[in-house]
Amino acid sequence: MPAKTKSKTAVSKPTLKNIGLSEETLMGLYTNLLKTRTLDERFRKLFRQGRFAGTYFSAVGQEATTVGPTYGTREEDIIAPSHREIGAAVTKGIPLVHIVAQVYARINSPDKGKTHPCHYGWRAKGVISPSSTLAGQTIVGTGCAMGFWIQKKDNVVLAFFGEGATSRGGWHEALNFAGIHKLPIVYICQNNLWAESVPATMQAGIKHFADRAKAYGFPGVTIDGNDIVLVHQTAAEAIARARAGEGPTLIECKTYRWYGHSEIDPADYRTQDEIDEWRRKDPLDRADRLLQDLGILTTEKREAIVVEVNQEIDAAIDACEKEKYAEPEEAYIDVYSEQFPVRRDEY
Ligand SMILES: Cc1ncc(C[n+]2csc(CCOP(=O)(O)OP(=O)(O)O)c2C)c(N)n1
Repeated sequence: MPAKTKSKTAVSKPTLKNIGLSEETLMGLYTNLLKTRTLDERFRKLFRQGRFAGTYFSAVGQEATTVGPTYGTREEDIIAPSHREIGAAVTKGIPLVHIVAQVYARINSPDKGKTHPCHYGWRAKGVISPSSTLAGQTIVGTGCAMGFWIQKKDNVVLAFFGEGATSRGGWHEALNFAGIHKLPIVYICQNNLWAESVPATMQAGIKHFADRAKAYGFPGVTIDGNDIVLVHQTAAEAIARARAGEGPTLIECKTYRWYGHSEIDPADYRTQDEIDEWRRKDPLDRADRLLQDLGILTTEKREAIVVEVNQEIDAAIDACEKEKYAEPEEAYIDVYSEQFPVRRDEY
């Protein structure tokens, strides 16, 4: 897979033919981007209003890196998310009420309020609950890919993480193992330039984190992570390779988080110029302009989607705010498996 530097959304006079995607797919990608952005911005407001506790990890600015790969995956495919994958949760189809319940830590959340507000997981849709230890879900996701390989299933795993997580030893062990066994997994690195306050330049001596794949014997590709079409198509190509038994791919998406590491971080280690530069590359605006240029998005259509998305979000928030918190004993339930091995249809 050659390195891709061209931006799909920068082509002059775009047509559906030269973009290579159907109107349905483009509208699906756009709707998920818009839904993710709206929900994320709403969570930021709700946190400031004291409507839920802890903190909140916004992914505004980097939604294309999660929506693009997840859109079009099969029900049986597995997502191994980290803490900034609200877009994967929305796009894989976790009902909004479960996503909101996770942030609110209520009894109706998939983990019954046990873990982190942004650790979205839901067994029914194949989204594994993220690990708090960075890169933990990369290792678990690699294990899931091994499971598919043992069972001779042509399902795939998408494992998401930031560039900071690539410094963890377990991350390298997982990729090495996947390379040896040609496991059906796509590793997606969201290089948003910062791991909390540590710049990417202090994280590694290489410029492109995708180069790490060379050491493990599979392709690595660095792309513009704010170009939804390019991200979706690059991931679709890697997913097809994985399904065909050709092994993993590492995709590095260059992107940016607009806000702090979490809502309690003023992020004053970044310059205003850097923030402004990346805001001009807003993935949602770019998708909006592209779809308008293609003649498939009108102001009326956008407004109808915005109304529908907000109604869905309002209903989910109302439902969750009425729910209780778990009783303290809940902390001991569902923590250890009493059975081993656990069959696919049982976990
Ligand atoms: C092993 C480990 N060290 C530190 C942390 C605390 N921590 C949580 S998120 C984070 C930054 C991660 O940066 P990156 O992987 O680039 O993802 P991003 O937050 O930028 O999306 C850190 C240091 C942790 N959860 N696990």
